Amino acid sequence: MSKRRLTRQQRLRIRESQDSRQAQATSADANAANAEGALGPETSGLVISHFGQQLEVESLSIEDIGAVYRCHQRANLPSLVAGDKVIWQADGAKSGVVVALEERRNVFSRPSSGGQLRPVAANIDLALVVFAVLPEPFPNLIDRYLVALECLNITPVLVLNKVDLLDTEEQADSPNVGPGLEPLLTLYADLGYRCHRIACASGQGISALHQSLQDMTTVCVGQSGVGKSSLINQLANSEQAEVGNLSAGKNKGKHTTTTARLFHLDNCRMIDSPGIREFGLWHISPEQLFDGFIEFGPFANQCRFRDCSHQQEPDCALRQAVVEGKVNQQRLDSYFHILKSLYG
Ligand SMILES: Nc1nc2c(ncn2[C@@H]2O[C@H](COP(=O)(O)OP(=O)(O)O)[C@@H](O)[C@H]2O)c(=O)[nH]1
Ligand SMILES: [Mg+2]
Ligand SMILES: [Zn+2]
Repeated sequence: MSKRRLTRQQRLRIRESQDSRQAQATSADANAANAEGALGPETSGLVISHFGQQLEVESLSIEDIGAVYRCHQRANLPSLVAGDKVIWQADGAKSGVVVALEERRNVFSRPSSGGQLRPVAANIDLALVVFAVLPEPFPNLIDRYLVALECLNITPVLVLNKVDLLDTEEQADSPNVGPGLEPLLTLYADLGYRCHRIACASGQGISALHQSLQDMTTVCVGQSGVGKSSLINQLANSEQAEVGNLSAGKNKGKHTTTTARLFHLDNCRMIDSPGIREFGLWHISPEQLFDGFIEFGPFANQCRFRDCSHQQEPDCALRQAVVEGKVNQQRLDSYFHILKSLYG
């Protein structure tokens, strides 16, 4: 069965009907509709989270904007995620059914443990790739995220959290903490990626980061424990209770470890995503992987051999670029490492 997309006509109709009809989607009428086994009028909504068979959908109608409804979805629809715009109908005061998915601008997916590609968040403007002084970043994880995001045309922003730990005595005790992170950040900054150093613990760097998120829907990605939920708490001046709950549950991981969730923050929207140890890229072609290393581009077709693997061949432009300091050896190694993990 093909998924239902909204026709232009339908969208127009929905827009026109919003003022006059959406008042009818309020609880009293919805209750009446439910009593008759009928559904309320079609209303636009925003998916906040998806867990199990349940969706949390926020109403976008003028009458009850922001009200959250527990919904299930029609079986012909694809798996819906935080950030999806949908059309839904109330079937009770607090519940409803999602009947259509509005076209997605993009969808950020991750490979599940079962080897399937699972959507995480949709209609994203920006992605914060969060890593921390502790736990130490897994090798190549940042590059994996960058490749995936470049491939989707979503702007990545790098965020190094827990910089407070760089100045503490703990660092003296464990010399492996920290060193290497500053050069790493410089490396990415030199490639043109925006980078932030923050500490959720002290609030350092938070307001500068917050300002750069204005009017955007941002997804927060990164391995577990780096402080994604803490960051959202820091940013969530207006919705502390809700985020506080999330925070309290985060270690046991009710929401956060299983599903992404959208939060309205001051002037922006942020989607918290579950942490993952590894971030597989098996859905990406070798060409996409190459393109995901944005600084390799100028050297793509400059090697002597058209099918140069950039390993042994003479006159390899990419290896020459490393020699000349135009490409960082660490990034080239990372590229080969990921390539090998994908294609052997
Ligand atoms: N020292 C320090 N600890 C932090 C900072 N930010 C978060 N943490 C701690 O790191 C742990 C993991 O944070 P959490 O937000 O749950 O990470 P998530 O798994 O990425 O959502 C918690 O114990 C936080 O209190 C920070 O800036 N400095
Ligand atoms: Mg979390
Ligand atoms: Zn080459």
